[in-house]
Amino acid sequence: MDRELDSFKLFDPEIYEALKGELERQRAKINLIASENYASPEILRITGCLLTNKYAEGYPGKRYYSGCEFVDEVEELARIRAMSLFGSEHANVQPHSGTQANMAVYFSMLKPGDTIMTMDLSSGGHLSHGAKSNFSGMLYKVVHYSVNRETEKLDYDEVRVIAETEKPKLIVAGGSSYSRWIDFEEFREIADEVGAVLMVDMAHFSGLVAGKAHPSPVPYADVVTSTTHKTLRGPRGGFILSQQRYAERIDASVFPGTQGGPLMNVIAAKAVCFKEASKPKFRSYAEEVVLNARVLAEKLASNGLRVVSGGTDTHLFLIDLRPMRITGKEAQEILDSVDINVNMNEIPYDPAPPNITSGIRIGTPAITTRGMRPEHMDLLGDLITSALEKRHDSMALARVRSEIQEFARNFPLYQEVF
Ligand code: DSN
Repeated sequence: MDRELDSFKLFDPEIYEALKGELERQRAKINLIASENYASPEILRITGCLLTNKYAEGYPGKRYYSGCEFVDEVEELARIRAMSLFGSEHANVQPHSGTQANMAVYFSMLKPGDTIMTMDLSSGGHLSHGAKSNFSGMLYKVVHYSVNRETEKLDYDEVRVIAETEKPKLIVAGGSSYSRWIDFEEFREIADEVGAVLMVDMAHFSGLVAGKAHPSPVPYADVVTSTTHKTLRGPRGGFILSQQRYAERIDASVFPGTQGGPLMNVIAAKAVCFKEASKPKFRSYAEEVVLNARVLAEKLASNGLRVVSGGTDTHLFLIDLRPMRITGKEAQEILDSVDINVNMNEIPYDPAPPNITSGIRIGTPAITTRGMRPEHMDLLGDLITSALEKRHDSMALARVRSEIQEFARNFPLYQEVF
């Protein structure tokens, strides 16, 4: 065990035990949760650095505290790197999360009661895109577009009709479980036709955009929000890119509008993340994430599982479990029992409640970071299929689990750190 963790053993044994357990869990399990990844050792280190000590409300050069000269440099570096990586005119790197980024954008563009138009949750949207239980659903009038029932892909004619009828003030494209490329140019046209602001939430696929394995929304959207910890593989956090004409109101909406002091240690880690994502190596990573997802989806489909929309263009896809007569919740638990982590997920037009669901979401960002390649997807696909098909056979599940454990050992994690 690493020296850093060992020192925890002495001064906080309870936290030490939990950290040790989590390290072992991350090493032992195959992580197919589409929104998770393994940050680099450098990012882990910077996230825990001394910048956590500094209060810096405001923005570089305009802070409400003295002593901000070095954190100013850090935030400027993060902003400039984000703008250069994504080719945007303005960046705000202070949002603590993707939802905070979305909240700040809504507050900068809308008044309570205004209409927003977003993809519904079961089609692949996100809670912060107007779910009733979320602030966004409480404050705004929300209209949804959905995927087409047959193709399970977006139907832009339908999106256009809803926009023309409802005249939303802001349209959101993007989400957390839609596996296909989104036509940002088409969304731009629709937004222009009805005079709406276009916001793209690229929280899930921003790493693919950075690695040029996915079209960029930046040339088309008024504003783009994202997280830094999913495909982008940085620290847990959010950021906002926008056209310059929105810069002032977005900045004011983040601070003082919706947040207090920025997490300067995390902003430093975001700067490192943007630097890492600008390297040629990251481009190969992004390409491989998409390839792994495609090959794994094809493998599962060839084993008889139903892949929603017939495939994927991104880092994730959904499996409709209804033909197997199993719920998403059960599948999540069965796979966890054989050391594979996925999350239960609604499928389009899901008849099951969100805490049960008829599907699972499978993503490849984490396993690709761990070194798994398309040639490993065959075995992984077979083990997933076996676990689900032989779920009532405890001997078979034990065999799958031991194969997964052996497989995982071939892909060491944080060997050099811990
Ligand atoms: N929880 C994230 C995801 O899993 O997609 C979205 O916020």
